[in-house]
Amino acid sequence: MQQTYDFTQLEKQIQAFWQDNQSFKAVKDTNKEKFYSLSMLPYPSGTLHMGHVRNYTLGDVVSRYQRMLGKNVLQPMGWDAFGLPAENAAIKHQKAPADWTYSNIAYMKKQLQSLGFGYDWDREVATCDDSYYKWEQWFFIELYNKGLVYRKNSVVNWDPVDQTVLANEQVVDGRGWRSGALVEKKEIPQWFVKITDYADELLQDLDKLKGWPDAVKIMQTNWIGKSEGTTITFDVNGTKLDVFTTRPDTLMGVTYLAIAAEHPLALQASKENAAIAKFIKQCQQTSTMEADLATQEKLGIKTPFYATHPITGDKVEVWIANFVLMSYGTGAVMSVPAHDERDWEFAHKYNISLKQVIETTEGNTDLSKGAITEKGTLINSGQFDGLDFDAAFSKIAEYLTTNNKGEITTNFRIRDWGVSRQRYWGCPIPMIHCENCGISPEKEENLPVKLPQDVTLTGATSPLKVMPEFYETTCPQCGSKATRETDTFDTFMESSWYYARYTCPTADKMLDDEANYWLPVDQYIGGIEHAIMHLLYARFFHKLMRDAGLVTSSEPFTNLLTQGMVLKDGAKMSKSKGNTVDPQALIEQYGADTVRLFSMFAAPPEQSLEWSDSGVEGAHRFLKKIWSYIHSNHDKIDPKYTLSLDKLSNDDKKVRFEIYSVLKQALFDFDKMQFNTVVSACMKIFNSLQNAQNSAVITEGVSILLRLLAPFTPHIAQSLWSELHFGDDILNAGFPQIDDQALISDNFTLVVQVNGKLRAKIDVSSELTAKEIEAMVIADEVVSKFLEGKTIKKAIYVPKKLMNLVIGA
Ligand code: ANZ
Ligand code: ZN
Repeated sequence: MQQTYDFTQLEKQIQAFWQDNQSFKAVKDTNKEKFYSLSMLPYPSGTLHMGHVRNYTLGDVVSRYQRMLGKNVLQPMGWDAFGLPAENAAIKHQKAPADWTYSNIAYMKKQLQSLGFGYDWDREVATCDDSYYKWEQWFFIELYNKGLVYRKNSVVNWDPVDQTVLANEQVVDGRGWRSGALVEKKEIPQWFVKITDYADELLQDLDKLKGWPDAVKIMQTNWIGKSEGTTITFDVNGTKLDVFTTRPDTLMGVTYLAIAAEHPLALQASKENAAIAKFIKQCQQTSTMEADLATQEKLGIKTPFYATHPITGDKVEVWIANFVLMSYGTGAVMSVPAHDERDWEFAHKYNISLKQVIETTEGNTDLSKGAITEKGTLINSGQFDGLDFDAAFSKIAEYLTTNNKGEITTNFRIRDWGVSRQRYWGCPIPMIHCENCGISPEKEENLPVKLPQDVTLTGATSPLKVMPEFYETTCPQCGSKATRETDTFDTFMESSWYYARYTCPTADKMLDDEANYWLPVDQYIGGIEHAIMHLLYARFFHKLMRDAGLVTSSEPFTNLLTQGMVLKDGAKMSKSKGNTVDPQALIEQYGADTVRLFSMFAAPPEQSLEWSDSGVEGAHRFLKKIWSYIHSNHDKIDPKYTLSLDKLSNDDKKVRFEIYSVLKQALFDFDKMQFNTVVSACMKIFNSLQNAQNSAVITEGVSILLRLLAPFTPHIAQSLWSELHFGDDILNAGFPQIDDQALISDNFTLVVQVNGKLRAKIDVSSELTAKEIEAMVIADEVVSKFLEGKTIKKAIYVPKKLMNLVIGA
């Protein structure tokens, strides 16, 4: 065995060993319990950053641990390879996006390999490969044929100088990133996938996801935004005006109606009124993002219309208000300023009257500072007086239903998923426009619709729009000249099903039987920034694939871990902040095992990790100490040694007791993914080992330590494991198990008092006599200080518990 820990040479050698053994090739085996461990696939930006290193180390620790528990583990890796950065880089470096992307992939793959991650590279997927996106196109057509896909006009950012659509990221302070021109809103036809058809199921099934963080489930719940309420019909000069409310109990408190600027009634009002027309125009120029609507000043204008209250028959004013969204509910609201904050603010500003109809238990009647928004008992509501919220909800809904003036409705905040992007570097949308036949999908035998790779990007415009060799085609229906769609898919489309494709990456269909062997993913790991979009779209796709008969499960990811950020000096590590640490330099300086160990030890997985150079050095020192301990005790370590308990000294028994106590906690923590405490358990075990004398105890301790470390620092663990002849491959060694015998302690803790005062607690062997214990206590370093210059008058001993020394001058 070498004297020094030569990590560079060692890690190369162990990686070659895994390669030769095909150690991570995942093969379907129905006799074994499967475990699918997945980390979110990276965007191939060029180089790995520390966030990747942390994410992928977590995934690898899980995979190796499960493997050592005897499971059949699949851990794949791939590339989320389409997207805007490739286009920007292409313009900057005069390199085609495909070349740029594939060379980044090659480099980053090397980096991942140098970290020793146990991936089955035979299952590698790059989403920009036509062998991958062919099936995405195929599936989109399936959805189209099922009526789950449709085309509708939708607003985009339009750069009037570059004459192109911009992505949100390309709009900087309202201007085009290249031209500097003021960006305009423009409506163009785009494709949508009907996620709203699955809104209820996506919400309900969150309850099944016991292995997901609550925070993520709450975010998805809010995003889906289910509201149960009533649609109520008001009459405006003989035409119906519907409003949606979640508080029908406040119906008798309505003092005006508010409609969105895009509401048909508003447009009608604008025709005869210049002030209204001007106000509507002004609303269209401001943001309609919900978050902005909540904070921006409430503005409105009165229309000449009056609405008739469905119960009282009273006339109420109709206002146009900037806080009413056309895209939610009916685009119109019944305003109850006494019980709704926004309505109160608006009424206050425009001097509209208030009417209190709810009384709370506190008996609050003060409406001068704001609305009373709590639910309570109805007052000033005629026949409904005295009812509580639930009773009022059903009685009022019943009244409205029987009088044909409303009904119970459920609304969702979530909108259908717009998947068209006016970008080049994405998956072509496989649709064809024909003058005679309209739109039809490309024929299955013509798939994939390949994205041309040999392009030069000059400006922001997609090259597809000026490539007749791409867009000129024939109509699948009538065979006449037709044009292809030149938009590409939102890249969330690719990341919505890659986890399934890994199970059968070369199948000549979207998914084959292997999908149902491996799916669902047992452990998914990635960043919290994907809590909503990616995770919701993937859940949606899984249900779509289920309903297409491609998978049998209903949810894709059984357990989810969202890892914390990597910080430096309290700030997120990022290129833009210039505070990054290059993983490559660290690997060269300390080795992959050190980098892995530090990133697992420095913080619990879900919390942010503060970067520390001394922490990295500490991790490295620990590995060096293990190496030199084993080197200098090499002759005492031999798996052939057998332990004979009756021959062990008390010290050695104590070492075993400590090691197994720590191991017990570590196994518990491993299952909870508290990896940082498992690493400190390794450190404790190593410390205990220093006190072992018996070779069999040392051997046992080293074997436990190496196996516990193997998921974290697989290279050094494998190297020492085979060097010490424990076995060929530590991956097949099984995980250490608890020896209950070792956890029975022959020692007890003796409380030592001097003149009745607690002075020390001493670990004592039960085999000692009272006299021997007294001698040991008197000699104890701490106790002896209290005895200096005094005489011991008496020693009172309570067996196995306490010794009190009575002293005098
Ligand atoms: C009367 C009322 C009285 C309301 C009250 C609330 C409190 P959620 O829970 O988010 O579904 N609303 C309805 N459509 C709207 C739209 N298009 N733009 C802006 N606001 C709209 O919220 C439903 C409530 O939001 C509805 O209930 C309505 O105001 C408002 F004491 O109606 B409520
Ligand atoms: Zn045609």
